[in-house]
Amino acid sequence: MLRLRNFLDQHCENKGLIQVIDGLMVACKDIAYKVQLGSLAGVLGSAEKENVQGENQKKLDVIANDLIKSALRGMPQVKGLASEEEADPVACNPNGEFLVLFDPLDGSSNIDVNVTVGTIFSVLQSNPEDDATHEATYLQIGREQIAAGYVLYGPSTLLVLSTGKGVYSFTLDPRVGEFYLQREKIRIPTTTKEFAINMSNQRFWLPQMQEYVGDLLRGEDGPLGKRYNMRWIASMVAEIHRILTRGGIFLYPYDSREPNKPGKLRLMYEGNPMSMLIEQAGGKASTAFEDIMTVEPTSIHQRVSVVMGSADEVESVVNYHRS
Ligand code: P6P
Repeated sequence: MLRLRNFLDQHCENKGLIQVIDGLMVACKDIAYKVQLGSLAGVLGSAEKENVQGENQKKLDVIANDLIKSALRGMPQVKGLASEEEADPVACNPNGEFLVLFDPLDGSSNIDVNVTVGTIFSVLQSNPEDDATHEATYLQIGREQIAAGYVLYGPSTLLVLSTGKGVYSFTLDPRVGEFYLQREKIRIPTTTKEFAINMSNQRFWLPQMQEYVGDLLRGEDGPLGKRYNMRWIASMVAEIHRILTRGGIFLYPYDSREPNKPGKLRLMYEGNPMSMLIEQAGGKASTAFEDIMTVEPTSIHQRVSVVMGSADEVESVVNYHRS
């Protein structure tokens, strides 16, 4: 079995990037250990404070963020970082080349009910003159990413990674603390009969989204001509992993509950990295109006409408929104 570091040495020419991914995995292995221990490590429950998003922070949100922040600040290759749990970007090493943006524990509302969560990360390059304390340094479109991935803390702990040459997955062997190559050049089926959306928001969607989902529910008698199944785990990393494994479509579209926000999910450290993985695996990732990775960012924590997965199904959603 091929160890992660051996794979990276063979697959990735950018030696600095290899160091960043290797170092990030040290922190993620520690997070995996604490997630597995749960109440035994005293890491469950609320941290009794809110993050910059106004969301209640779980203890593990804070622990995971601190572990990753500490690991990145110790790497000479990392110039700066931005996190869902940090109001502002954090400068790391002035001579570093890479910017790392991350959601330290996506789906953390599931932690206390023992459901899969994960770490999502995106890697950008910086220019030597860039100031890593300035938000503008990080505001690059998704197509500029040089790597993206997630670590899934589920029944197994998995790393799913792309450095721009396809998508690869690795399984952590906790007995030895090593990730081993599991799947190479993952491809998403272009069609699907499985959709993931939070149906409780239906009345708040745009009419075009209500029409599309209504047609999904009409099944084989409707215009889409097939019976669909539905999933909703409320953990984006788990939904995207299912789609990378067997196809499907994940939707968290704009809704009118907060009309001034384009969506719930964050562009820079959720939408963009997941879009890179999906597109590298042959899928599509759209806001329903444009490719997510062409959205011009205006702030680190900005939100985005998300429709991603099997290419033909995403194209169908885009067509509903053209009319
Ligand atoms: P809702 C988790 O909080 C998250 O950011 C994503 O991982 C997940 O897909 C979504 O929000 C769940 O949102 O509104 O269903 O709780």
